[in-house]
Amino acid sequence: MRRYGKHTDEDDIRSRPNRKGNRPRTHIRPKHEDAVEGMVLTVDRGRLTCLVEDRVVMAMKARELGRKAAVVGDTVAIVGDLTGDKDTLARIVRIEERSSVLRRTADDDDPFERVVVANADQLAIVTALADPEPRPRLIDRCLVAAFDGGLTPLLVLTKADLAAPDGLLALYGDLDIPYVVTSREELESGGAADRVREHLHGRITAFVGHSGVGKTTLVNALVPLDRRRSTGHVNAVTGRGRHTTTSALALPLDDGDGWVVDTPGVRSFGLAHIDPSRVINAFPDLVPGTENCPRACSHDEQDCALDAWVAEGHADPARLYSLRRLLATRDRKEGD
Ligand SMILES: Nc1nc2c(ncn2[C@@H]2O[C@H](COP(=O)(O)OP(=O)(O)OP(=O)(O)O)[C@@H](O)[C@H]2O)c(=O)[nH]1
Ligand SMILES: [Mg+2]
Ligand SMILES: [Zn+2]
Repeated sequence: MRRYGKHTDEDDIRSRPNRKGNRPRTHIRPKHEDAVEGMVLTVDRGRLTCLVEDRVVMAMKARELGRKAAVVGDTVAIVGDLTGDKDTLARIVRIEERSSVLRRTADDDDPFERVVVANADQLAIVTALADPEPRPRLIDRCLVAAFDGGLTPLLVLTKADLAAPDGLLALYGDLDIPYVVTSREELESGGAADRVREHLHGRITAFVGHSGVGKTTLVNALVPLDRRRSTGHVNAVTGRGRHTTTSALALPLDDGDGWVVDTPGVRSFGLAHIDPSRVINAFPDLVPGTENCPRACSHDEQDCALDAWVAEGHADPARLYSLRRLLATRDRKEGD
């Protein structure tokens, strides 16, 4: 897991011997040698709350960053007033390379893609078993976004006190995705938090799902008391959540061994930006079967070599079916 607060170290660039003996390579010298590293915890209208060492520092983007936006989870280089004192505002001068990106678009036709969270290791896809009703299509879409963005998925099925998880679990059995089922009772006893926590150690986990499924309720059970956020209600008539959470926020786990990122509920998870050829990487057992595929095969087309390969008995047909279902989710509308 990354550590924060180190001085960004680019000495290796500066001290590289200049073999040709011509002009010093000043042009590659980093502009902000005094910058320190921070982690973006939340973003509110251009103001970024960052963790620098053990201080919470408010910062804004330096003009030189241009249109590039820092998001929750980003590692950034910060200069200026880093005391964290009231009314101070530091400047973010660089966004470090991301190890993962969770992206979504508002819908599949929307060319504007937003990065929801950077550097998360795991995507907790939170679905209520009832109230609101589970919508497998959204789960499939989140899985595709996770596989595309380099995050490991974790299924979290909440509200087991209202409905049984069997049907939904059967749908995902062939995908071999780790899952946790929680209920009101287990939230209250602490059992839910304990079982979810087992999957969170040493990782940054982003929680996503529809409004009202219980993301914030769960995150609250995992973080120290003084960090709790407000939770909402589900409308008894429409069965929808109230979009109680309006911004993503990274919070350290109460045992200090990992981070959780609570995010606002989504209505849909647009996949306009997804590269279907990356989704196959989430199915390592099927990858060898793609050797004879046509170039740039989407693996969801007539000439795909996977059908014949699976028919020869090299892999479980259920796995290919699951892959195809995920690939097809991009072409179908949310409510199908
Ligand atoms: N019965 C039952 N209710 C739950 C459970 N978990 C959460 N809830 C309730 O579901 C409602 C919505 O919970 P939130 O945590 O605000 O949901 P959210 O996913 O954060 O919603 P948004 O912030 O709007 O995206 C609250 O009234 C919770 O008390 C559960 O396991 N069982
Ligand atoms: Mg919430
Ligand atoms: Zn193929």
